[in-house]
Amino acid sequence: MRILVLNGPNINMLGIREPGVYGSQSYAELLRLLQVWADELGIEMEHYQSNHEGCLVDKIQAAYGTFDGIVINPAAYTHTSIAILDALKAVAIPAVEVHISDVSQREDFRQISYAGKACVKTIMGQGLDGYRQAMVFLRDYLSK
Ligand code: CA2
Repeated sequence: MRILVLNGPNINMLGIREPGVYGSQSYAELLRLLQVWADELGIEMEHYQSNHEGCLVDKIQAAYGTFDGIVINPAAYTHTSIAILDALKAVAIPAVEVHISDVSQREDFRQISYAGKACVKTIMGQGLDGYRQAMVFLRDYLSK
């Protein structure tokens, strides 16, 4: 089972500021944890982070025929990007949306998720463990 983990803008800055919102673990630590969890779950995992919307769209398109599932935290593009929504719909790869913080309890402008409309599940407010939960969900979902 091949899973692509996608992260959007500023996720590479994790741990540097706003520890009260996003925790104190760094992006490097997230990458280490992703590999530990993937190994435990028997998942072949690749990850990619970009600050550029089109690069994320390119990566989603390139996943077509190559990956069985996508875990995506589109970060701020969650709330703005119809291009990412359309790309997820175009490839029709089962995708799980992850947010480190509980966006439902935050500002009004974070209350819309375009990408989420193309996802089979959303996990939010679980910190970095949300990525593990997303991989577990996809493993079970894809095994059915
Ligand atoms: O909670 C999440 O995972 C978010 O996707 C994170 C995004 C935010 O725009 C979404 O509304 C919710 C922000 C990414 C990280 O931004 C940082 C800001 C300051 C310090 C470090 C990272």
